[in-house]
Amino acid sequence: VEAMSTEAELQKIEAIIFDAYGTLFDLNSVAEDADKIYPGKGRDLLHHLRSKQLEYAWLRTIIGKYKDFESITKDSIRFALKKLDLPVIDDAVDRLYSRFLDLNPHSDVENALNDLDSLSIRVSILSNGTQEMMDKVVEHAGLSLLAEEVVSVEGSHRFKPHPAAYQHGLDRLEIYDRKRALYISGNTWDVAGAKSFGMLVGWVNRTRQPFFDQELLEFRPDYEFEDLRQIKQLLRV
Ligand code: LAC
Repeated sequence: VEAMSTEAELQKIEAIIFDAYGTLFDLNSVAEDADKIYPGKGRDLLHHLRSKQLEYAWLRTIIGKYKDFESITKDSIRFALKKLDLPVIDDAVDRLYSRFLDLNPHSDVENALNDLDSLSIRVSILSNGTQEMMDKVVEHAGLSLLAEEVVSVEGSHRFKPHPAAYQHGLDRLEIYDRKRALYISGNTWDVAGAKSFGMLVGWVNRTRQPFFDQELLEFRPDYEFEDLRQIKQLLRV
């Protein structure tokens, strides 16, 4: 991805805002745990629950019937179990849900956040997860001191990528100029949403997908990283 922004724009950045699931936190431990309860089914379970979790969040945002991300996550776990003809046992649903509270960060995260700590730029998180989910997963991962502000979209009653969800994040962070925020996500739908909203956007593409969705090129990110540690190099202009 070509750098479309200027050095001057980068120097005005007040805060870096990270997405949570799939960007800072690795969802694979959900699949591993699911595999222990339902041998051989972990990957499929994660695949179905993740796509349903997003679909439910977006559907409820569009029709205006908000339900928090904890409930949506549990709903999507139940859906995934039924889809795979597995028994829906409450204990298993709770156990799989609880994995979302103790996910491991991706291996580059701690170093990357430590690096950013030495720059005078605020480091924050904006997630579709509830505040309680975020506080728990951030604390468990030992990132509380590195991420100064952890914001849930729940106060807006809309989920990303609705513009109101990103606006809620900026309001909570008291950032009044969208271009002064650098938003980082590993999820292409979130990259597109944040870019359309008007922030500077970086896409972390750890799995080295060959290209950003061609159909969404008008929302392509300003920067692409293979690893979050590259953010510091970008900012040291
Ligand atoms: C988040 C997920 C949905 O907002 O990526 O953390």
